[in-house]
Amino acid sequence: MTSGVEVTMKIKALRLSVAAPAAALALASVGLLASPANAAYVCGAGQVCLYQNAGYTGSVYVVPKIQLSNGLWTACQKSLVGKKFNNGDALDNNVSSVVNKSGSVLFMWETAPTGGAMYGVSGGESVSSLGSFDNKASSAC
Ligand SMILES: [Ca+2]
Repeated sequence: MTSGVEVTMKIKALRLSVAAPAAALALASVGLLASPANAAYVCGAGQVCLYQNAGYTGSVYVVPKIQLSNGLWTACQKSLVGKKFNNGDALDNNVSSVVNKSGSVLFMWETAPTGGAMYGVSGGESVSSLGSFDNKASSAC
């Protein structure tokens, strides 16, 4: 027959084993958030965001919207040359991840405006690592 004390101890042990992973997750979250200055930009609804580093980290550049001849608006920067991330670092040949929250595909070209290798990111798609296109984009439209 199990005594009341033993049952209590077993329940406490069970609670600890359940609580431990949650505590580890909480600590991991704190580590990921870091300081506000280093916090990654969260790409807003409808925006197209180019990130300096893989995994949507580092500084960001939000592609401006231009109006097309048919009246529709689209995120487009035909040349990233001379443009900068929010932290002042050069944008050209430095994009490493992309979040496309617009409704249309984003085409990035190796040479502005439409030369060399091309990398497309569909509307609603995010690419955390651009692979062989890493640090190559010179236009995004
Ligand atoms: Ca980069």
